[in-house]
Amino acid sequence: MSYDPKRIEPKWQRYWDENETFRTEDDFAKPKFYVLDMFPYPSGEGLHVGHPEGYTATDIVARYKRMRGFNVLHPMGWDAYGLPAERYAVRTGVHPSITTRTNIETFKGQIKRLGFSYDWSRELATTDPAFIRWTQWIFLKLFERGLAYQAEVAVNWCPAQGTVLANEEVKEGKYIETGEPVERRLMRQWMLKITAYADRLLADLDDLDWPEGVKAMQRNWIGRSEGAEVNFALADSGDILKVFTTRPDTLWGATFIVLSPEHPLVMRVTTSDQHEAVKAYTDQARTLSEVERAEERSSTGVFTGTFAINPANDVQMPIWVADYVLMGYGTGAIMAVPGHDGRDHQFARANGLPIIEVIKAPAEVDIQLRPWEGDGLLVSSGPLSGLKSAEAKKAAIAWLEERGLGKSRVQYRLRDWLFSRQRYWGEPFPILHRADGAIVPLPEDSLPLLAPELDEYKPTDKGDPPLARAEDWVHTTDPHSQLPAMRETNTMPQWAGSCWYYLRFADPKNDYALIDPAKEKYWLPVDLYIGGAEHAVLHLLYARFWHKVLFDMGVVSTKEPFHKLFNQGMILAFSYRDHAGKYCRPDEVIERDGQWLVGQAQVTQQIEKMSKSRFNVVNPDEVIDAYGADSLRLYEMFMGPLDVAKPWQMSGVAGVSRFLNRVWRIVVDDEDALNAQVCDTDPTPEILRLQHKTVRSVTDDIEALRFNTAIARLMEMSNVLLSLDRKPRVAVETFVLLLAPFAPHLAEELWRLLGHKRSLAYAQWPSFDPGLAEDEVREYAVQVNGKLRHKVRADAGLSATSLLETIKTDPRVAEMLQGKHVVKEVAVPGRLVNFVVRE
Ligand code: ANZ
Repeated sequence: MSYDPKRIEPKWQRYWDENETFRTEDDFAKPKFYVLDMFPYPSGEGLHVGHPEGYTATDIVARYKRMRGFNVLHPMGWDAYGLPAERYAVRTGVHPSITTRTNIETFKGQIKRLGFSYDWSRELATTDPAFIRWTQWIFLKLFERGLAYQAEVAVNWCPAQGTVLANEEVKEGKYIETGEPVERRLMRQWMLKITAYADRLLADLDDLDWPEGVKAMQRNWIGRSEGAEVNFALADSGDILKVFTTRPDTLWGATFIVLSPEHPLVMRVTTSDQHEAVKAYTDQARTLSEVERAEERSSTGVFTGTFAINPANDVQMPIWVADYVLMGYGTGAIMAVPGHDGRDHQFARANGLPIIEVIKAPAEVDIQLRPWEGDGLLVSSGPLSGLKSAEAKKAAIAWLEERGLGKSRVQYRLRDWLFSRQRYWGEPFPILHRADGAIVPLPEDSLPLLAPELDEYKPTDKGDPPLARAEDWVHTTDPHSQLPAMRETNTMPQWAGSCWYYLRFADPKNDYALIDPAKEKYWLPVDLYIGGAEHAVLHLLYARFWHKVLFDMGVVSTKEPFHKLFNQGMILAFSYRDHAGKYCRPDEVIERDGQWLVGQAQVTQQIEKMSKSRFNVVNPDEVIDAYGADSLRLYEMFMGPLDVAKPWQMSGVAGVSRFLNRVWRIVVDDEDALNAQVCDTDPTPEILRLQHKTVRSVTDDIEALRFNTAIARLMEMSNVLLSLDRKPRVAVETFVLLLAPFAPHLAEELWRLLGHKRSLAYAQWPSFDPGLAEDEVREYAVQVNGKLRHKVRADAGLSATSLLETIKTDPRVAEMLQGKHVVKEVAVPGRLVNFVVRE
């Protein structure tokens, strides 16, 4: 029979399950390897082909490391809170836990069909009461340490949805999904003081083996700026106004002050003449989100009617209010230096404010027309004149400090983390608001605090969160003081569980502690973490923050949770649009002479994200039905480098499936028995060399996550093995072992046919002899018009074409041929290259 994944894949999946092949023991004597996927949100849509990409990559590494003798922790779980189940509950009354359970079942079934080597005994969901308990416990610890606090913050409030929205969900004052109006509202919210960890979150990035791009995004998000805080006296009262600047060297060029519309001093400094205008302006500014204000290109603002004094030169600086200054950064007030800052320049021009030059601009720059934002020599700056910008910054800070007018300051862009949501389907806060006004934590031994069942999952008509509907639950008694108390009705955001789930996998059933210290020491940190680049900032930053808090508490022993991070690239797909821009179904499109047609009409092809509305979604179940899980796995790894985006092509799956068919025929005959060509013959020197080279490359490639090139090597070796009449058993077995991490079902089946009684999951990974794996090098003669001119060392096995390519990259050869007209090139593999040239 031929290769039949439908027969062998379910069989091996059952075998692995029944034998608990991948159950991980806490065997502290063995070297460990913890390889983790970013656990999925089990949506109602089921798995898409993007999921198996990362999961296959981690599975290859997990299987490979087991074969290398590591004790491998490779778990899977569910990031199971999330808005869709709650929306569904609002519509239908079905409890989100029921929807979530169904979705988890679907996901798990789909994932199991892919033959991943997860230790399912460690499965967890963030919605499990036993998990919630410890999420809430961490919150209590944050609260105890003063890292969780309540504050009135300006939030994006959508009255129609009855909830707060994230900045990313709002555009032009509307909820992007529905177009419903959004207003800025001050609301009491729970905040986590991530800013207290800004410096460590920044510094500790240096030691991580993470993509540079992700590190850069985190650095940017944390946004460290070095500068100074400068005190300005108000002309009338002498009261002090503080600003933050990164350019203290430009102090002599500061000509006006700008306050953020929310700045507490705004109304105090505004004169009665200006009161109305300022009030109208600040009210209007409140409707815009900070993102919009930061992007705002116009220069709106109003004068308050009063002045501050520039301590450098005693010049009177008018105080303005403008929305390009944000309350949440620095001090919410700036000294404007229009000569050397673009936004200040634009504002000064729009409002007729003075522009002066204090950094010498190049001759072609007229400072009145455009700002000079670069460095240079200081002019008109009293004691700083003549200094260069960098020295002047230091000198300015010293000058300010001597006079008590300011000090150096480091400012982070990072804000505290808004940690409450007005939702039902999230962890309740283990917090009581006591009748006497005290905010008290629930006792640890009363956790978990579970959300009550509700008849309705909508916010209340008053706009309170859904939990406020459960009056009996909300009204309670503080067990310590016996005073009446109300429960917190906000819930935690979906991020909470994903901040620490990786710890729980190392000790998922512990009822006494979040994690046993010995297990933590052994398993942590995660050695390899693979997931989508969309988590480059928030999830990874939040998880790092919690980890550091747990580190300070002594719960974990490493400063960082994830040693190596890798982002898989997105799997895209072809889509087709007609001339009107309407999407067509790909199965209706035919290709003719390089054009795409639906009927007679020409359509355009593009590569885009998969989406239902583009008809280009590929369902992994269908691919498995048609080709098997091993083909799907292999194809996703063969599409290209793991970290780049690449388009799905069904023909590619067919291609790797043919490869697996050939592999089948190497080992299996027509009667489903071992192919008689496989025999105990000694490999020829060429075969031996090929075997050792393939082991070396596949090993190196797996270590470097270059799975596509590893597969190419396997294909090369399989072609040679297939062509042999006598196939040395040692080479065939080596090949099967190398294939095992990629196509585990097929490899297990072949291993069994080769006479082995046990799973190859823990068989020893093949080793190579470096001498045999070496590329053989030889010296090639380089002739010009038949005369020996030079010699070049290169790989012995080069074909004529690649020999020519290689020789031409040699600098001496390039030099020899420069300016000459090459009429003919002759390459004799293994010997020489001859160039026939005319001057
Ligand atoms: C004077 C100055 C002169 C500035 C100059 C820049 C150039 P980063 O690098 O992002 O930290 N700034 C300070 N607080 C602000 C706020 N709340 N809203 C808007 N802008 C604010 O930027 C720091 C600079 O951004 C500060 O330095 C300040 O303008 C402005 F030639 O002060 B600067």
